[in-house]
Amino acid sequence: MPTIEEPSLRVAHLDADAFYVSIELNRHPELRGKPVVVSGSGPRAVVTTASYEARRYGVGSAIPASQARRLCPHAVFLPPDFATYREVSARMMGIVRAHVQRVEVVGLDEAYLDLAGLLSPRAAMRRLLIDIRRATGLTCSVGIGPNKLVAKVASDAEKPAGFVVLDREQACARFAGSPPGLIPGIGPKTAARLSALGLSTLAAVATAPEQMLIERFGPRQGPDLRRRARFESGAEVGAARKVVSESRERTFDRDLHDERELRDALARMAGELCESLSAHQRHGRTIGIKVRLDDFTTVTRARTLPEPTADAATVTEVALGLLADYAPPRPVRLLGVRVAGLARAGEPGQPAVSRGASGAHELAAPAPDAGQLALPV
Ligand code: TTP
Ligand code: MG
Repeated sequence: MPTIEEPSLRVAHLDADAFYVSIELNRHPELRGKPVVVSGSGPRAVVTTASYEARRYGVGSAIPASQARRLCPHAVFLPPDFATYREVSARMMGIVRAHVQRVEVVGLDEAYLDLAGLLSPRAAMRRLLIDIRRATGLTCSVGIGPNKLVAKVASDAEKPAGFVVLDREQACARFAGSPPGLIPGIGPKTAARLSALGLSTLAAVATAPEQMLIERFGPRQGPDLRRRARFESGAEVGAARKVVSESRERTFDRDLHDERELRDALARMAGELCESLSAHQRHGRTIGIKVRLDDFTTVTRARTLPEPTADAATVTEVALGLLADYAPPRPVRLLGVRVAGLARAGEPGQPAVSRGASGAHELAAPAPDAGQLALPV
């Protein structure tokens, strides 16, 4: 039977299963089948990820490690090793790119793939999964659909090792009774407002009168909610996103007020960051700091240099200068440093990302605490 191209299967979303834990299990095979949690050990550490065995006890990403220990005392707790996770991620994405031309990497373990033009998208994805498994030991879940929205929700629907293929109508039918928060872009606040209007399923939002949604959510968000609930999405799979910044951050076990302690911590992180940048032959023009105070006020400041750098002394000096200019008015809970506008050494620096372009800037909204473990960027 000749294979015909299926226009309804244009996009895949790929997401590794229990990414950090799976990498740890590759080097500790004796832990397979056990509840395993990757988290720091300080009093403010949070869980980065948990094996599916641990998830049965209610242990999941972002809960405090102390709570995870109460929920599942017999779980094995491992410290994170971000350098290895980044390295495995790079290998995984390299394999993806070898199979599919247009890839949009959206996280360490997650990417959208443009399948347009492939004669047999399903078979192509199966082959890709085999290659990823062979090279990295990772299993992934895949969603395939006509657009990014369907693909993303489908990849999450049958984790781990899911392989879910849906056209738009099938997605609408399958998730009709699911809460609107299932859809990326419908956050908890919007979901709560929808629910207060009696719209607590995707089917209800999809069939709600557009005028009503416009009145409640405005002329842009109202129709957008309805479109999303119908799994309509026009967003194209973007070209591969470049790594534009790298950062290090740390939540302290106790809040720090002493200027010297803060300077030491920042200098140490700047040193580590520059070591990593140099190892990857990257340099950047915009240097930023992030400070979270004990009341969770979060402030970022950045400065853009004329030339890109990965020099520890330069980055440290700029970061310390930004910290001195800000002069945290309260004890500090978290401190971070970032180099952005990255390019390969030898290439001109990218134009500074918008944040740093005009020099210092501030972001004062309280942000959720990332705990001791920053998501590596
Ligand atoms: P996810 O893909 O969200 O989670 P996962 O791969 O662990 O599990 P699954 O996809 O099977 O549901 O995130 C990828 C990695 O990012 C995860 O292994 C650890 C890290 N991470 C955090 O550090 N903190 C978080 O809050 C989340 C959600 C993820
Ligand atoms: Mg994942």
